[in-house]
Amino acid sequence: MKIKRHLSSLFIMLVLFSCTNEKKETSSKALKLWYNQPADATVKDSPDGWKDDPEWLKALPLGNGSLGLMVFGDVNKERIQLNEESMWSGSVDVNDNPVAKEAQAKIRQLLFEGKYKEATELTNKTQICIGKGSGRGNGAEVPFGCFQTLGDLWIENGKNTGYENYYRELDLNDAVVRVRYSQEGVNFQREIFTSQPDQAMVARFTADKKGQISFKCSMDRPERFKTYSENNQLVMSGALFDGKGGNGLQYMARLKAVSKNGSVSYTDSTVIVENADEVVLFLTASTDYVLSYPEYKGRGYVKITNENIENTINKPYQELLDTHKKEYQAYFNRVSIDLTPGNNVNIPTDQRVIDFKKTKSDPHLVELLFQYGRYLLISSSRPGTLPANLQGIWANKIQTPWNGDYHTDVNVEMNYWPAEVTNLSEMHLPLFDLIESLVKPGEKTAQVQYGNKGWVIHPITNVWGYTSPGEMASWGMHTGGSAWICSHIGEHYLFTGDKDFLRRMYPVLKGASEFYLDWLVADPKTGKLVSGPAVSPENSFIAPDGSRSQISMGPTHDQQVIWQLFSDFIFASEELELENTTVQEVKQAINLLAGPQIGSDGRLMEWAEEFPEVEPGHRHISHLFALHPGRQISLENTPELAKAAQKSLDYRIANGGGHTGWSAAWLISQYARLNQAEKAKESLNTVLAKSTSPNLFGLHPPFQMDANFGTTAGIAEMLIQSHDGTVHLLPALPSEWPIGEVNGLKAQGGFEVDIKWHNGELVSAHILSKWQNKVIVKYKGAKEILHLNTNEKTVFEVK
Ligand code: FUC
Repeated sequence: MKIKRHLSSLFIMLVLFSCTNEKKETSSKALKLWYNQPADATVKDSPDGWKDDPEWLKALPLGNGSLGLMVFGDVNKERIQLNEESMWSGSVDVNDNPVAKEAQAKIRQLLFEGKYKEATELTNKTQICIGKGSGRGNGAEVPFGCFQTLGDLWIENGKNTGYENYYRELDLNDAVVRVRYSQEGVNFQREIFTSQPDQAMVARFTADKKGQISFKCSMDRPERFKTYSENNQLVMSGALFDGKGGNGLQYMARLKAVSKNGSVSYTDSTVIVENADEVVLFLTASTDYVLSYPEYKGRGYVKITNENIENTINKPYQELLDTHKKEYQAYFNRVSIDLTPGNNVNIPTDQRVIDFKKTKSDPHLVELLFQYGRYLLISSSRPGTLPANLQGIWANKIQTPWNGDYHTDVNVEMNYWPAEVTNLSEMHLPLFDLIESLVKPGEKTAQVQYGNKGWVIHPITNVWGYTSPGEMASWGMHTGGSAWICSHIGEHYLFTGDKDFLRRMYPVLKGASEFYLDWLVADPKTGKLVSGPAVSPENSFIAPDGSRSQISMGPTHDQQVIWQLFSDFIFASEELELENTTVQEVKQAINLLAGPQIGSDGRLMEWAEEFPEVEPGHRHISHLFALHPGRQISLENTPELAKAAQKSLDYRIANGGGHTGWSAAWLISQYARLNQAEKAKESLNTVLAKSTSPNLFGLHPPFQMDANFGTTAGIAEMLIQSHDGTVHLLPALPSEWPIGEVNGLKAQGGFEVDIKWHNGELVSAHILSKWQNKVIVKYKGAKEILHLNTNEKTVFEVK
């Protein structure tokens, strides 16, 4: 392999120029979702919270991290469904179970004696949360609460005539939705975006003839709202249910119209626009929510919404659009990808999804899906906002599936798998704000529930600091939640080198480690340290006593996430040159941890013993955390375990595994880590063919956004990996992508990498050092050590 260092800026300019120009050549529709018909806003949503609404899954999402919109693009009656990230019913509650710690030793003894039935009964009696917990995923009316719709903005032009030349798009290049159509001889356009700098929705309505814009706007939601007009604004406000019989969160949305000519008037329920040449609608929204234990309230939402709207309406439309694009593109434009000879872009997106079910081949749709995942993360998670939940920030119901919460037994983690590798580190920050906010309530849970030091969370949390186990042991006793979510701290540091961040999060890592030091016990048979009573997330086995069980000692997943936490904590202590008794204890404990085992059938064992599985094709593959997103198992460093992991994966799929959107998305990354390009591609095909809506939203079903984020991360994992100490170029390039390039992906060590390939072979890679100066580059088994100067780009070519 030949290494060339190009110090002459002219050369770099030449390289850069050729890349960008080539990009511009491809069709303007390259990064657009587009359609020839609107989503039908006249179709009512199903009252069943768990039932998807087909028309809503055709609407187009916009978001500035906290304000979310779903634009239907309908003509005579437009619907813009509204979301604000903190619209949660419920309230702070006490769910830690004070009888848990007394029963713990007994449960462990029963489990070590193989008495799973009794142990499970005692666990369900003493270890699960008190109170209603998440309300079995239907928590809108219980204290746990539920992420809910803010409501709907309706725009009715009072006509029932037809229209033609209809077109609508979501342009990922500038995060703008556009709609255009002709009606009664007039050509109408709409342009809608959500601005983060101006904290507002901005929607412009224009026509090619004067005085043609007339419509009536109204706002509502399924419950708990009132509207009134104030200072030439239409205001919608109310309070959500606190789950205890009273009012909880307070919210407000404000709407204003500014027209060119014509007239605008307000009633207590409408904004009426008549005969305008052009109209711009502005909407702001907020709540009294603050991510701060124990009150979680106090934000001046009335003042904030008023100031945001009054500040925005006076700015020229073009300035608002330019400011928005500049802020958004600063993130989005960091990465470009080209997998195609550029076909199919002239087919509407919903038709391509249908066609893919048959063809299983549309490389450009893969490009679009990759960038869409980045778009959705930027739109639902900006510095200072709440993290993206199970639905990002988009939900059209009062009862959202699984409460639209933060599941920590794969889902919220998967949401952030694309953040670092696809060069969106800032979008990761809201997750760390959430983790930090869970330390205090998590310390209470550790103390009350287990009598342990440190802090702990289980498989679900919400915006009210819920850290207790779930209400059923079968899924609620996932004790690896805090360890798993903390793995993102190490990840962010390894990609950014941000020492201030690591110093800020060090107490969080230390506290989580202290909990597991108290929690782990020695297995009397092996002397190894094991976690339990605990579950392998949501999976069951047939116990030796014939009972169907979930609870055991030392489930592989827990062992792996605790190993990851301990090794990240040791690494952080070294990086920060910090010494303390906790790190000393962790250094001892990590070597005593029961590690991954290979079963008699060559598969990686999911539990400490080889139990027959109740559901061999289960959607969770938690015992493969160590292969991805973890690093305890890798082809490079533990080939035997990697081989066993492959066996487990193949067996899972052969028995129907990967049957939910997120589960199939996870398989892409798993197979990519095993350099199984075609199998990774097959899993990607499964997501696209089975779990993708007309608006490219991922489906569990119902709608669940982790599939989108997991897919984007999986595609990146096929093109670059850096978890095993090397920067591995094209580790899993499928034959269907023989020619292509990707620019701006990130690798651990703070490297930014552009990769070009032809005929399935690497042509060149440009590596820019943003932090570390030494990198081991790997391509097809060959390795090269490069020494780079910070901010210097090095070209790596295969000769
Ligand atoms: C876990 C998964 C489910 C679903 C829910 C939100 O419970 O097992 O499949 O994704 O999270």
